Amino acid sequence: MGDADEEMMWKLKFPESNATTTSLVVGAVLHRPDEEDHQYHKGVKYLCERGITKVPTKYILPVLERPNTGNKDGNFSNDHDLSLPVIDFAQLQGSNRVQALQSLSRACEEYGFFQLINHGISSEATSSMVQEGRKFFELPFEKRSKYMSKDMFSPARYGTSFNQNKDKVFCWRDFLKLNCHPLSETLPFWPSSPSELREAAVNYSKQTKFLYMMLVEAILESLGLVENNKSGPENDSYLNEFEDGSQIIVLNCYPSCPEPDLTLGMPPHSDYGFLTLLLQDELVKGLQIQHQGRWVTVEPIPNSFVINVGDHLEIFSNGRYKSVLHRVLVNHAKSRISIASLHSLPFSRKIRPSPKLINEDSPKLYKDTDFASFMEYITSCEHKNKNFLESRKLNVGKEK
Ligand SMILES: O=C(O)CCC(=O)C(=O)O
Repeated sequence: MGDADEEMMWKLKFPESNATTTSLVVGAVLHRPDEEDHQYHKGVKYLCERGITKVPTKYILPVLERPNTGNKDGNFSNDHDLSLPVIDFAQLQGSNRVQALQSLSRACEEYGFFQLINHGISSEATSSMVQEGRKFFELPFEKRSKYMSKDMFSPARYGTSFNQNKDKVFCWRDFLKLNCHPLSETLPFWPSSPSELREAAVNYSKQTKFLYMMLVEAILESLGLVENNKSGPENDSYLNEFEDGSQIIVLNCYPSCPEPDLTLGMPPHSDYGFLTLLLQDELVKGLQIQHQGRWVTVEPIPNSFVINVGDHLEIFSNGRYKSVLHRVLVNHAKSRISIASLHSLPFSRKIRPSPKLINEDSPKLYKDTDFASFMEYITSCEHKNKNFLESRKLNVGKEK
């Protein structure tokens, strides 16, 4: 194929790109179209390390799904920053618990999100987790790629996009997922490089698990399901199940992007679990949540966690607490890192609306579900928006 033909081929495949064959050769990126898909599976960092000035077509969203496009209702997301409700963990654990529980409850009902301050996790624990995460993404590709796997249950999984085996358009994100439960079984398979990563991640997983358990107690209490400071068979059995639950730490890396208006770091999604504890990049914002019909950017608060309700908590609370769509914007100048700790009940456990929250006035709104059906769902279709949760909703009055 001559240069002109090759250029024409490139233009057909990458219609919005100004790149020419020459720049391709110089940049040593994506020489042959038949190699493209394989290259993209190596991740965004890999792509950026080879030098690009344009976003390849594989990452370009249809116009209506781009970050600055009006949504279906004609609302635009630009320039809307959101101060999420702030919950002071020290107050939640202190004499102001009753008021703090009311704020927590309102935040979960109205926003599905809140920021948690005074959470008690040391800044050494969070900063070393971020630092080791950064170092992991800086490793040579050959070292990172040892952890690439299609197995969703792998103890450590490095990958790219959102669901790279299904996504038609790729997201501008690489990730490392660390399965933390049971730690004694998964830890030996976590990356041994960078050398401090395991220690930082173990410490971080234990501290976030402890915080999660405190939040679960508060949430159960706010729903009227357990009573504060009372140890009894009912309280204990609830909490034991959560204690034995799943935990996955996801380190997200969003390299700087030459054309951030064409793509997303993560598409609109809700989290499948019970609660997510998210450590945001303090300097580079990017998280947007859907609130009152529009996309709003969450302002990071230093030393805080963003906590969000997942699908399982929406189901468990029979719809009282909301699992809200969120997405991630990428940045032209700076790369961004975030660390999500996703928690839920054990993988084998059925998730169902709490029987205590169902009555004549508040009928059961969701089918029982389990982790296996979620996995089946995401491996069989493109996980878009809240489809999984939608698929669990009952047509009230029509349940068999
Ligand atoms: O990077 C972020 O701020 C959000 C990450 C996220 O939505 C997720 O891990 O599910």
